Amino acid sequence: MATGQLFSQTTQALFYNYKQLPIQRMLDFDFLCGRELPSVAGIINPGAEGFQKLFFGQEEIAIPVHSTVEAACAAHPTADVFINFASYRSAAASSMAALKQPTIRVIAIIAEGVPESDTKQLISYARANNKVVIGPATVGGIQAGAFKIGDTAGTIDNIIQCKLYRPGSVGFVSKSGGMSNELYNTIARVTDGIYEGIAIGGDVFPGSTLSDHVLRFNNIPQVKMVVVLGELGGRDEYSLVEALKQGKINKPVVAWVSGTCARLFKSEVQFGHAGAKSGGELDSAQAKNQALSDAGAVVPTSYEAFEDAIKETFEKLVEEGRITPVKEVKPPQIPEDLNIAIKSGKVRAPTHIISTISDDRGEEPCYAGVPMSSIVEQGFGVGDVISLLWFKRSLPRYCTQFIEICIMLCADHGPCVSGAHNTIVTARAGKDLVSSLVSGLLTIGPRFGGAIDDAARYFKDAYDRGLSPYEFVESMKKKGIRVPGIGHRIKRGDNRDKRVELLQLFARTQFPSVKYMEYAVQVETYTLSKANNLVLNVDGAIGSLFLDLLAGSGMFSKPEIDEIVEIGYLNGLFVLARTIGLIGHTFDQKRLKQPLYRHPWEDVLYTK
Ligand code: Q5B
Repeated sequence: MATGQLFSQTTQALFYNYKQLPIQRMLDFDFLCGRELPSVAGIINPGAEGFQKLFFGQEEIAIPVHSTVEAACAAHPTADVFINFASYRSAAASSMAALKQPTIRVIAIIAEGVPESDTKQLISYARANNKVVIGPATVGGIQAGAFKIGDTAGTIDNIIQCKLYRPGSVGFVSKSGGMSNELYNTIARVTDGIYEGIAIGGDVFPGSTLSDHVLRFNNIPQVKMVVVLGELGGRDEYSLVEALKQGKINKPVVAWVSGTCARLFKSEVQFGHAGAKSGGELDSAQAKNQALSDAGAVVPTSYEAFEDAIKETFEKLVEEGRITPVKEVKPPQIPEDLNIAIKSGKVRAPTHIISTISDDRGEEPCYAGVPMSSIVEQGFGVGDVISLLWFKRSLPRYCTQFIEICIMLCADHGPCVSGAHNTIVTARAGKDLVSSLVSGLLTIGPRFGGAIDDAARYFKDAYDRGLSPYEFVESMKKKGIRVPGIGHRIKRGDNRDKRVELLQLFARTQFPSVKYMEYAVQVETYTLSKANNLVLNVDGAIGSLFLDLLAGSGMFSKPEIDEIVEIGYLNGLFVLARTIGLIGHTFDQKRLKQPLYRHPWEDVLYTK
């Protein structure tokens, strides 16, 4: 490996396998360090493409997502660090794919349990191609004030406490990621802080070794002293011993090999890491500590004395004028995530939507407070569901039955009416269900199906004001308004609309009062005296009868009735009902494989 710096303030990484938290932590670290460029250039999420939104300080940024390593490297040729969060199953293959990319220089493999044979192949390829592998089984590393790999150094609070937002003078390398957090803290307390810290990972075959990094630190002018935390098992520390003996390291090295307690056990002990097991004498922490000490490293007598040894070494360098401790800077405040701040009760935020009809947050969804299970258990029908979701109350059975009858009777009226015609033409143009449906629904309006609300408004107003049918119809005529709910294209005085008769029959037998409907019938008697097509149509029947339902059921106050009529709930009945038929027409055309519709020339009057 050798040479020096691995990272800088402009280093950018590609992040393999989308993990929101470690990426966000990298970006938060960037902000803390005053980086102008996010340290994550792109994300590789096999099989997915697009963008992932994350915070860079207070701003949201969109980080490109690529489906392959190759595509990501091609899109971000200056991103030379590959942070691999793949599982142990796919870590080796994806790491090799990254190593083979000419743009990738450093690769960190986080997964534990990568097969040793795979790791050996990665190491051999990396060495042959002058690339650096950190890990496997590592948390990564950090260059203070510049660049951080994934979860290294933990939370932002910890990073601030360890002063990792600005460079210090200490190069630190350890096997353990967990212990590196501990040491970042110790080093921040007794020195001017970390310049760079690397956790090489606890596997038997790490991609880069303790000595690799110490030799590298030796070439970085800003690193004035080196702290090493090794552990029992393996012989890695002896390469460091050799380097020290050969005079390859001219900066003070403070080292400790943990695991001295292993001798207290009678048999061989496997500590947390795969590589940390007490084997032969040379693998023991005692032997390694002794060898390091003999080679010139500062080795304390115990882990407890490690902090003092680091402190004394640092202070000596300061006294000798070899270190000018860095000036303290105040890091910027990282904006807290809204969700976390709300949870902790620190802030409150206004909601953007208000909803009163349903709630899906509990164990089961509720319609107007009624749980789904009750709706099913109590044998509720569509009328009950409409009562709950539209009127926010359970209506008496005769009311919900009336609603259901309206839905059934208005579900369809053949293929020739405006809505069905549009739907058929649209379906035959090859459009999908929703397009065909909405093209039909869009015809519902004041002339076709959507006259229920106006019928209710005008009949109510005329009746409540005590207008005779004659006064009402003639006043409408004077204003040039057709009476909503009156008139039909094919129904006549001698060919009544069966739907109207059925609705009237039901209401006359079930409703406590049908005063509005009777008024509408009187209006019809008058309009029929003018022309045979001016029958009470299905819109007029529903409009007037719903007024009777609202007024007679005792379930609505007067202001509530006025509001329902004013807002216009009742066209919703026709829209809902006709949706059933229009869907049917769409399926019918598709089933019949009907070709594109073209209106015949003969049916058009071409004129100038
Ligand atoms: N005249 C429905 O008209 C229609 C008059 C009127 C006073 C009136 C018309 C109208 C009000 C809106 C309404 C719902 C456009 C209808 C429905 C669903 C459907 C449909 C289906 C289904 C029909 C002839 C003469 C003229 C007019 C006068 C007409 N209506 N006067 N008040 N309401 N009604 N819509 O047949 O002197 O000759 O100039 O707008 O309630 O949509 O099945 O098809 O389920 O799908 O085209 O049932 O009544 O009559 O326009 O030739 O007029 O009668 O002023 O007088 P028509 P027009 P004049 S249910």
